[in-house]
Amino acid sequence: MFNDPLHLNLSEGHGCFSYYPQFMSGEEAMALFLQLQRVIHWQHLPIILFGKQVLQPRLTAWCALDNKSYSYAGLKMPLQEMPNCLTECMLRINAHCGEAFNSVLLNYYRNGQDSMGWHRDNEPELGNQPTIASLSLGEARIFRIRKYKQHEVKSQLILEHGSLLVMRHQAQQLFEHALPKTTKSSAPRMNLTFRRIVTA
Ligand SMILES: O=C(O)CCC(=O)C(=O)O
Repeated sequence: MFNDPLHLNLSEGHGCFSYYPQFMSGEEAMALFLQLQRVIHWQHLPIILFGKQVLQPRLTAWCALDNKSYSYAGLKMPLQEMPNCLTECMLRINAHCGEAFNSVLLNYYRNGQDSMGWHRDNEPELGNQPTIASLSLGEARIFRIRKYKQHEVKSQLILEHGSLLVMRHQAQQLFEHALPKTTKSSAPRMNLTFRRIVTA
């Protein structure tokens, strides 16, 4: 059903990042984008960065089954009920990835000035070597990958509307990733990262 994924050509960590450009059709992805824009309670929340409280440069939301909670950078994400359209999408991604995701961290980039800094998704709730599946809806944006602690960008790709990027194995140990600001686009983008919370 799917084209072979693009495996990013990283000399170490082969198989850590797989990219499926047309996981969803453009129409389906747009319908989901519009529905989530409406039903999700998008919030502009602060995190702690280098000891200071700063607003994140994007809006976020957290939906999880079984009241699973998630915290990062001093922020405990407020829990929202998972709307049906998101549960259906998660089940489809579970089947595609052979995983049992139970939660979604949603990011809403209002325009090209919204971004995500360099980081790893390595919170204890995710367990060892977590698989994370990231669905992109809306404006295409550049996604960068570099080796952890080594500030040379190793790879970058454009995350297109309806695409799925899957991070597996040692992806969070060996690499960090970011979504930089851009002046090239001003349209909004949504990113849904499906995760499995392993703690109670
Ligand atoms: O918006 C993106 O594609 C990146 C999201 C991300 O890195 C994250 O949620 O950890």
